[in-house]
Amino acid sequence: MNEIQLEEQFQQKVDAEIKIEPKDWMPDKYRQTLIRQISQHAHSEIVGMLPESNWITRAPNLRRKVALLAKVQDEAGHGLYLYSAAETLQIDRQTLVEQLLDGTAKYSNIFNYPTLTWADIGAIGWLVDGAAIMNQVMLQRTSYGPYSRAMVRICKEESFHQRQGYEIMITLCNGTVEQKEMAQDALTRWWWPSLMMFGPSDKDSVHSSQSMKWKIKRESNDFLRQDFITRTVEQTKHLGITIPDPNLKWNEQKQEYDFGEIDWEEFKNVISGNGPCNAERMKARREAHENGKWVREAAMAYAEKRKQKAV
Ligand code: BYC
Repeated sequence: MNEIQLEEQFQQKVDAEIKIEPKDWMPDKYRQTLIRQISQHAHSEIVGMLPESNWITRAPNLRRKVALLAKVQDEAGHGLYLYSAAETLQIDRQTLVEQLLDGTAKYSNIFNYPTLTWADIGAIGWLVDGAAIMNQVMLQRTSYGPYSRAMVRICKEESFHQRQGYEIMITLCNGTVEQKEMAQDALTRWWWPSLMMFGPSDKDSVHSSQSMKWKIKRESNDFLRQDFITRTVEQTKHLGITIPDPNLKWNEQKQEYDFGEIDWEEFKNVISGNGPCNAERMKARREAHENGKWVREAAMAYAEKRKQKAV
């Protein structure tokens, strides 16, 4: 078969909801798109550990500390499943990590903002994990087999993360005046960056239409953002705090909320390396990578020894 016939056959498989597996033929652009998206996702999980781990030693009690520790460890696990899924696309982990460390690969905008108070841990679980779930539930049905299977467990764990965050927010909002103010301040700071997590609006999204044709993405950025807003507004009402958007208004005709303009300049700045914490995050990752060198070397030496023994 020539390239055109192979592509046609590939698209028929995708349209018939047959998963694409690592050894199947696939267009090179499909492979590259997956490597870009899965590795960006993996890097986000790993960098996402940093703002939260900042609060492990300062969690207000043992129960909160245990839950936060478990959550941060889950993120490490998600990173590992995702790097493994990316590796099935003929790229090795070392290359992926180098792309993160030299700045050629992106990671989610959201992790370039600081965690200033304990309420930020609540807001991250509630909003950031909430937005992540919204995006990731559809990825369980993504066309590439290893990615879709990795997403099943990730989604289950993200659900627990969202609940632990919302529960922190409930506690703070039912606490003292100062605690409620802290919760409000966290919502005010995390709201807009959380909406940006879904990516540029559909008209500006460069990859969406091809990714949706290949069923890598199953819903558009704007659709998911809108769904997230609808659900989150209801949760905010229960907390008794206010979303920082004067234009947020129920639209009876559309049966959804209208909302204000997202600051896309801020988004572009943050994803191109100029957000409030980009330099700090990358410094921490580079140091962790350097400090972990002896572990990688020891693991490789052990693997080599076992291989020799087997021969
Ligand atoms: N941040 O054409 P578009 C998590 C880039 S965190 C940074 O719409 P696409 C977690 C995009 O890469 C969530 N960059 O792209 C939760 C592209 O640039 P390049 C991580 C972004 O790929 C708690 C350009 O903008 N989740 O799980 O079709 C704790 C144009 O965008 C962002 C995932 O990564 C952004 N928010 O759609 C710990 C989910 N948005 O590559 C961890 C998987 C867009 O051409 N990823 N860009 O230079 C996706 O679903 C899709 O990649 C996106 C973007 C919806 C994010």
